Amino acid sequence: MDKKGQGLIIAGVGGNYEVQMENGQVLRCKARGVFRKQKVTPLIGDRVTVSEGGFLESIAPRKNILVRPAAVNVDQVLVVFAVHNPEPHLLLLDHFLVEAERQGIEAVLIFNKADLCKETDAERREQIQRAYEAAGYPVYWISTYQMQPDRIAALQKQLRHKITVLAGPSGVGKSSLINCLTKANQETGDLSEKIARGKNTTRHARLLPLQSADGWIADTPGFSSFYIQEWSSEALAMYYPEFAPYRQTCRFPDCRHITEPDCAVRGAVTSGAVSELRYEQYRKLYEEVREYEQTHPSYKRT
Ligand SMILES: Nc1nc2c(ncn2[C@@H]2O[C@H](COP(=O)(O)OP(=O)(O)OP(=O)(O)O)[C@@H](O)[C@H]2O)c(=O)[nH]1
Ligand SMILES: [Mg+2]
Ligand SMILES: [Zn+2]
Repeated sequence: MDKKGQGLIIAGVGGNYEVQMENGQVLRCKARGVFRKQKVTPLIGDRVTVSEGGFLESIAPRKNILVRPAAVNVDQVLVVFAVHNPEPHLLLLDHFLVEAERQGIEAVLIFNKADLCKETDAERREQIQRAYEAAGYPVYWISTYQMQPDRIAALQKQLRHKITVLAGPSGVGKSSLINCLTKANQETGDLSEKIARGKNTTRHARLLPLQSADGWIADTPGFSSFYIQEWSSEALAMYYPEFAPYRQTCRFPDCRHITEPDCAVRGAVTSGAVSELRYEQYRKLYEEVREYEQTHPSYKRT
């Protein structure tokens, strides 16, 4: 059997890779030592050449590299949170969005478990919807327990021709969503089981083909901490897209939009043009990054 050819890494655990070849076959491959020497780890999303012996020969240049989840050539991230159980953690949500902006990856927000919505949630839900849509992110409220065909179609359209990764904490329903969008049967688990056996049901990232659209979606383990060491407090405001029209008109060109006088961004928050919810998160993240910078002065950041 001639194994040589081009393919896409769809899974990789412990040096063993699964490569979806252009001819439709899935090959099990190993990496050559040369990658280890070059300190390159092949990752899901890599476009690779495979030798006849089933070795990864070369990796095509990458468009981007995501650390968490570990994937490359990512076009889009679906940031998934639950309406309740677990409660949404908006600061963590902004962590994901800032990282997506920094990497130039489109982001879409999914609030799952809409079936758990209470009447008293309506106002909060509207506030969140307005804040994130104004920042340019599509927002979907779904329940994987009640996926209407038009919802599935809208999401499929959002995913077409792209490599999409799911990001979000454990237990929000990422694998349940994957099972609605692909033919896969990813294991899901409820929170009490997770606590009993360690929190993650999904343990390794895997790219899965979409059911009715040309594209790939990666189920990933949930995670709730994010590495901010590569962020700079100076650049952070650039990753809040809705600040862009105001940033240029602050009195000080190096304004951080925290306490400076004549800050146009804070002016926009006061006038209601920029969401207070988002601005508050900006402030909190800014403080987190500042603190890291002060305790690690020599670290390289962007
Ligand atoms: N009420 C409700 N529960 C849901 C919904 N979708 C998923 N769940 C439940 O939430 C729990 C977690 O779902 P998973 O799909 O395993 O969550 P996950 O995000 O993949 O979790 P990890 O793999 O641990 O990161 C399961 O018990 C699901 O049945 C929903 O729309 N409504
Ligand atoms: Mg999962
Ligand atoms: Zn300012």
